[in-house]
Amino acid sequence: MSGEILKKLVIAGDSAVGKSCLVLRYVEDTFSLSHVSTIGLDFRIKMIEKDEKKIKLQVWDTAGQYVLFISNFNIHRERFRAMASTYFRVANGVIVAFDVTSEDSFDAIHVWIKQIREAAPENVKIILIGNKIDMEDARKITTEQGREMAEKLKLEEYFEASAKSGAGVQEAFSALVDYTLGIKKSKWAPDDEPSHQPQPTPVQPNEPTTTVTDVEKPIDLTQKPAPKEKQEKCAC
Ligand SMILES: Nc1nc2c(ncn2[C@@H]2O[C@H](COP(=O)(O)OP(=O)(O)O)[C@@H](O)[C@H]2O)c(=O)[nH]1
Ligand SMILES: [Mg+2]
Repeated sequence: MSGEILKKLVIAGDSAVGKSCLVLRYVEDTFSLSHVSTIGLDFRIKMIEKDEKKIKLQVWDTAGQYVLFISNFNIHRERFRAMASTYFRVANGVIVAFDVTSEDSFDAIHVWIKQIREAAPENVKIILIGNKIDMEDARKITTEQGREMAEKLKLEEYFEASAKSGAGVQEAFSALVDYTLGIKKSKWAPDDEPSHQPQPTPVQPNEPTTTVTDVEKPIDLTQKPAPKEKQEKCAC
């Protein structure tokens, strides 16, 4: 056993919002001025350490809608969409990115979230990134609008970043990893979701299941079970 924890992250969002550049900035700390064309899906590996644990990140880059629309062949679009869904299905964390200078890319967030929610596991952690904040003069979407959108769609958090300058990129990815590990607590997750805290060692099938504590602890028959709502949902 390698002792590594594997986390699969996927980045989604319209074409040209800077998804590939965000991934490149995070994984290799570089930036390219040209459009990094993404055919279907492509992933990069980044090793990080958190709380002395080795974490292997697989960061999947997806092709955006625009590229797919101009292909003019619905069949291609559907194939790419289906491919993206395949990766949402096994994702621990998803970044939905938009370009703060493009209203269209902001409006498309709903569509991406719908697709992710349909395909991804229920406990997937999703963050929203408003990219290209270096283009402040051309900004169309305010920080407040980004925050409100993240709140409305029940995403973990809203971040602003620039793949070009590097501002905010580490913070956003690192926070997403923390959410997937349970280091950062999701306000939407149920209380009983497993966290990164060490879990008790599972009992082996042939081990005796009665422990001293079980024998010694008197059963209180007068005690009512906690209300169901409290057991399943976090009120925070
Ligand atoms: N000014 C600026 N341009 C960016 C930024 N991120 C990406 N770009 C540019 O936006 C274009 C599209 O980026 P790309 O990563 O290929 O977008 P993708 O289609 O979402 O993967 C490229 O020309 C990039 O150089 C950024 O933070 N600031
Ligand atoms: Mg790309």
